[in-house]
Amino acid sequence: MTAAASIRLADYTPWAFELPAIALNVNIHSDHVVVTSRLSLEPRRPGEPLVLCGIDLAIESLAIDQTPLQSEDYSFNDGRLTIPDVPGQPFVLETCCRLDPYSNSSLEGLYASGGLLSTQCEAEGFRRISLHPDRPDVLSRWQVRIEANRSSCPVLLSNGNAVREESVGADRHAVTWDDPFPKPSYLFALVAGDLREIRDHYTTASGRQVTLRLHVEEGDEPFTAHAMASLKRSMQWDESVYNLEYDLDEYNIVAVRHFNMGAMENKSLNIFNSKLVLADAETATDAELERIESVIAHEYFHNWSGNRITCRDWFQLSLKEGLTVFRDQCFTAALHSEAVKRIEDVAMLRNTQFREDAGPTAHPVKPAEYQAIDNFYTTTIYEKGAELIRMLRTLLGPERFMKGMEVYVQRFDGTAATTEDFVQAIADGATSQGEPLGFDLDRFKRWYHQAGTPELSIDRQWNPESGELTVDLHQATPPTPGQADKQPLVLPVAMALVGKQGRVGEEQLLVMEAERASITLQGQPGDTPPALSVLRRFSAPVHVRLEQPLEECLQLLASDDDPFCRWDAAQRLARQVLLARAENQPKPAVEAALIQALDQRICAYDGGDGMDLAALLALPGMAELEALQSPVDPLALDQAFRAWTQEMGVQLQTSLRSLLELTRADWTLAWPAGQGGRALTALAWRWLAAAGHTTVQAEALAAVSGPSMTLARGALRALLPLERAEREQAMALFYERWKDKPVILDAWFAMEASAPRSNALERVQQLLEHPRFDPLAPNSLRAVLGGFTANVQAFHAIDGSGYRFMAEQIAAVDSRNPITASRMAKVFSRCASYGPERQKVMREAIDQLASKPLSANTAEVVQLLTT
Ligand code: B3K
Ligand code: ZN
Repeated sequence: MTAAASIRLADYTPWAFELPAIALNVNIHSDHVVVTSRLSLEPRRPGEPLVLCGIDLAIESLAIDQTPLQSEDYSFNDGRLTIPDVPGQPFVLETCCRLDPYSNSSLEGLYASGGLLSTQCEAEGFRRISLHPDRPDVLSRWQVRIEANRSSCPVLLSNGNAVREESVGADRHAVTWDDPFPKPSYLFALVAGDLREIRDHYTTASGRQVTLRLHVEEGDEPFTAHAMASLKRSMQWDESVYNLEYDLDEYNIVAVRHFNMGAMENKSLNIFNSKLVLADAETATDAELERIESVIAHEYFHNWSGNRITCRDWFQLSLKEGLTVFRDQCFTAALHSEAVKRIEDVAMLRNTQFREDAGPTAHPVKPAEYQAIDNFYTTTIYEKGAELIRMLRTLLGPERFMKGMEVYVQRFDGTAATTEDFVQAIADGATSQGEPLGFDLDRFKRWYHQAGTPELSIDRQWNPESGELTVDLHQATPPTPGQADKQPLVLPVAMALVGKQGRVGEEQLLVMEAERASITLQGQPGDTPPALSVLRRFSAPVHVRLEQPLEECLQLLASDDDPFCRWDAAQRLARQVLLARAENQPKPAVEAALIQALDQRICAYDGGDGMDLAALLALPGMAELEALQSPVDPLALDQAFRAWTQEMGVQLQTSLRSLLELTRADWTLAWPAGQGGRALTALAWRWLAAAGHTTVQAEALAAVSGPSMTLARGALRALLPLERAEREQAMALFYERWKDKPVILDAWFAMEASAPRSNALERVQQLLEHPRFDPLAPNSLRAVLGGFTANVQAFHAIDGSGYRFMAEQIAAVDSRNPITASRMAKVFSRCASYGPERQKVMREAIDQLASKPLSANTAEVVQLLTT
């Protein structure tokens, strides 16, 4: 294993040339593709050599101002073309290269997926298509001509507007696309193949008629209405909230089966993983429908936050990703429920980003260096990045924040910007009416550079005579790899007091800027202190360290007016219960109190929108509990989850049974209506099935053949932990019903791989050989291998068999698809938190992986795991 050299933020220099225009000609043949490009170059620093990137390209010819270059005029090795002598004035470089997309399994650059050719260029895929600087700060106007056989590739798409269509001989044709907006190469896209089109229209606020086109494989047309409706909602929302309109006459979305991630925001030609396009209530769960809506929105919102204003270099990735996640979170909150969305996002942050921050791959929102940029498309860049923007909005208030957004767009439209540019623009907009900012901007910027999750420790004293609660806060961020010393950050801490009748007095926003802070909250004089509702709406992405007695948690759970804090109180109790059970020291008093509180909530449910209740009842994630246990014992935690689920099913059976009756009315309502009821049904099934209720097991089995995918999957989730005939029957029914729909069958693969059984490893090996398993589809790989890592008892078997198996699989995937493999390698990132016996076997698996020939991507992750 050899690691690649690091790229450093401190080394940034603008490119030595400008590249105002590119004309590309892509000639598609049945076994290869020829790409010629004309790059209009203008030296910025005359005398410097021209260096371009190119990977897996066979150069056929190069010419400068029509004079062919000879082999001694340039060198081409290690992915770099260097031409030492180039003109000092503007000139045109013409390049012609041959490439083979048909055997490109990395799914980067141009590649074949089924009969379709499509591209993925972010971050550095364009260099696999044509010789180019391939850096985000080089913006050009693109014209792209695509030529191919008419029969195999009737559809030829690229960015911008189609400006010409030609017939070329008997069976060939060509389409030329022109994109009037200068863009970097990572936003280039091309699609060629036989696709069916679904067309719709949108008229923008200023009257532009936009043609919306979705392109899918034949037979998938009936499953596109949800994606199309989501796109229109996104366009409308960005106009009404940010005053940002779409800027071209067409917007295309293509669904592709083989795709490394969710979707890609290429200018006017979004390419999507087909699982994020094809969906209706029968084929997708409510959660998947919401996710599709939010990803469609995310990619659409990138048209401004990412495309019109792009990133100067890849260290600025969170400039577009953090901001766009923040925007899509607000969109979903506005369309559905602000409280539920916040709860979902915090649960996800705690279980993924906090976990990343606590392990060997921890890094700042703005890293200072990297080896493989693809490894930095992380939850820290995305979700923590979004939290930083949310904090700015909390600190400034929504109106001043929006003024800042206006300044940002106006100042940087058409350019490649930095996160400092963004923060400064927000500050300038917020202070434009002369008001002071209200916090130290430089301190706030530390959030971008400092990795790790801050710990906010809280102490308080109650004065019964004056009714004042003095709250003392202390912040500290634990060391992360390469960053031993941490500085205090700006933390917006929203607080209130909660008595029996609800909130006492107004909410306070404490802006904490130093290591320590203190605040006095006014309550009612008396002997019993009110409960402290802290970090309301999760006002900062931190761990709170606060001793809260059972009574106080129950009070918050019962009377806090902030739904996030009510949920958080229930979570805190559930964490206590699960941890204590995992340590074999159950806490009967906490268990009884939590059960009683949940029972009251369930009984109070009147059949309204049940999403709040479903969120309140949900158990904390495994990763959150791992963060609180030392050493981590995954098997004991898994046992605790199972035993507690069963216990809740037993204790709450009466109210859960009534809940089932009450929610039945929601089963057939069309999403988003009825989703709360369906979520509650699934939850009641799971708990009651775990408690051995056979009628519930039978009801769940019936749902697998029913019209709602949400209920079918809810039913399977309830049956999956049970090693019973009903489970096998349900899984077989699901398989038979959906075996011809790969997107849905992936869910079957994932469930099958995660089902507890004595021969789970053997079963997973069979799944990898299954005739319908597609080893080239990242979705299938993630389903089976990701499903296996969720199979706690099998993956964490103490003989190390699960770890060794994963190491082997990751190395095998790496030889075909480094991006997917390096993500998977992070399954070993908790290693240091286990006990010695487990650490030893996991280390052996990591070493086994490290001994294989690895891609630069996977080598970088493995190197972090081993240092
Ligand atoms: N910008 C893309 C992600 C690209 C990942 C490259 N390895 C999708 C998104 O965040 O919208
Ligand atoms: Zn994005």
